[in-house]
Amino acid sequence: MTFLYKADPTRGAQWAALFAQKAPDVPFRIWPDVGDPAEIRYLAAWQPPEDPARTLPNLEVVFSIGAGVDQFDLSGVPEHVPVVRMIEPGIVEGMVEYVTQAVLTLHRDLFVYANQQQQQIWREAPVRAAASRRVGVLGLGVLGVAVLERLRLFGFECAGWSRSPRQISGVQCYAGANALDAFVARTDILICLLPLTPATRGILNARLFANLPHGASLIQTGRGPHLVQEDLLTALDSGQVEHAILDVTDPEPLPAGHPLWSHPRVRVTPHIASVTRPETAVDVVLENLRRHRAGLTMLGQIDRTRGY
Ligand code: NDP
Ligand code: OXD
Repeated sequence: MTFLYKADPTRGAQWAALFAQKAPDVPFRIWPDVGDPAEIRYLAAWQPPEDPARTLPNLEVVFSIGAGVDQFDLSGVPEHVPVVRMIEPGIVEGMVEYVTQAVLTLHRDLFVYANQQQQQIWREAPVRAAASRRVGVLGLGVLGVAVLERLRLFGFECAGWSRSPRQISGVQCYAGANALDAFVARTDILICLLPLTPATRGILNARLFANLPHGASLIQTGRGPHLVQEDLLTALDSGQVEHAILDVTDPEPLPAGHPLWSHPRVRVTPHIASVTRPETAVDVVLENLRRHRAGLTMLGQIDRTRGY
């Protein structure tokens, strides 16, 4: 019942140390040191190896080391093997920090001041109350809800959009494709925290930008292919979208010379909004191993038909 880790080897070494301490009975290996492939029962990966059904014939569970699973080619994972995404406190904390700093950067005009500083201009912009700023989150999952709970504390007017109806205290909830336009039309700062699926690919497009209030801003922390980058550039150039903070792009890395790198009203970070923290992730994975052995549903087990 060996556990195989296939992702960044430095973090893999941290996982190995934590497994040795907390679950010494579970043999732990780091890719490509697979040992006997027939002994691998559990795989934690950013991307599984090609054709896992053949290369790891006794695989029982596939864990994503990220919150999303869109990077997986699920066609190679047999239907009877559950796929589990990462839900762990470290990812949530990281995302709450990132989105909060991005919202406050926009709310307190730090783009404007960075530009003024370059020109040595000392000029105050009017300070707006948080209550007058409408923040909206696409995706009311583990991360979207945690982000909204923190932003509410600042007094922002908060809303969110999901596939199925939700009720969240202090958050105006919209559900389903028919409610998207109304949600977008009331949103000054739009945050994308959706999973990437066929239904959400390209959702941040010219049509959506045209529905935003003029001068709205975008925080993109979902997946690169949610955004039609050319449409964003057009919307920025017309002023329809004022600022964009992008943590994910398509492709990644963003190619040298891409116009988003040098756009004065865009900030780009290299997909670091949130990362799995070994200390907290290993506890969740070990709890899931216990659940799996007890025949229980695991925390974060995805619905393959839904794609997330
Ligand atoms: P969850 O699965 O918990 O939540 C997903 C949310 O999106 C749910 O509310 C779901 O609706 C909603 N949703 C999915 N499809 C649609 C649709 N077609 N229409 C409307 N709403 C939809 O995911 P998490 O909150 O844990 O993570 C969200 C995403 O954040 C990840 O998939 C990944 O893409 C991104 N991420 C990015 C990171 C980064 O560093 N940039 C780090 C971690 C995650 P419903 O509630 O009805 O199911
Ligand atoms: C994730 C990510 O999905 O790092 O966890 O993007």
